[in-house]
Amino acid sequence: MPTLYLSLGTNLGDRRANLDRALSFIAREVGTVVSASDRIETAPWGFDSANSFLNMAVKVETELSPLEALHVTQDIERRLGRSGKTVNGQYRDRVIDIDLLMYFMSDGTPAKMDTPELTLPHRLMRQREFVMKPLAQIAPELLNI
Ligand code: PH2
Ligand code: MG
Ligand code: MG
Repeated sequence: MPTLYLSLGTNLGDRRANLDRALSFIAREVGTVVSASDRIETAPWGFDSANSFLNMAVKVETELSPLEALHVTQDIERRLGRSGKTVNGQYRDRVIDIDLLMYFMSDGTPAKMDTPELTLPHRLMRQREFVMKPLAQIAPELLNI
């Protein structure tokens, strides 16, 4: 079955509860969560905010295509109360952000795509410690890809 790596982040409200709720929606609607990293406290990256983040990474076995997984995770973000998206490249505080990092087909081939809607692997993941640190915890082998 295909494998999908997701990054989760939140810096508003009850951050632990936001992650718990996102994880249960992911398990119900995206696929089986086979690993989950620790939740790490991180400073806002790329914008100024008084609200620090909790970030984590998860590995999911999914029957969904990359675009289906994108649409389902965007819908989960909306249902958890995420309002504004990034505007003009300006990041904003958010209740929940679920980003697709990497997607491996059943045969282990990494999906590569670059469209306005979705880029895989995630374009900025390697520059972001708040993504790579949790990801390395659940998939150290991915650091060499
Ligand atoms: N997400 C961003 C921008 N900056 N900083 C931290 N610490 N954690 C995030 O999840 C995060 C960020 C864009 O999605
Ligand atoms: Mg993001
Ligand atoms: Mg996002």
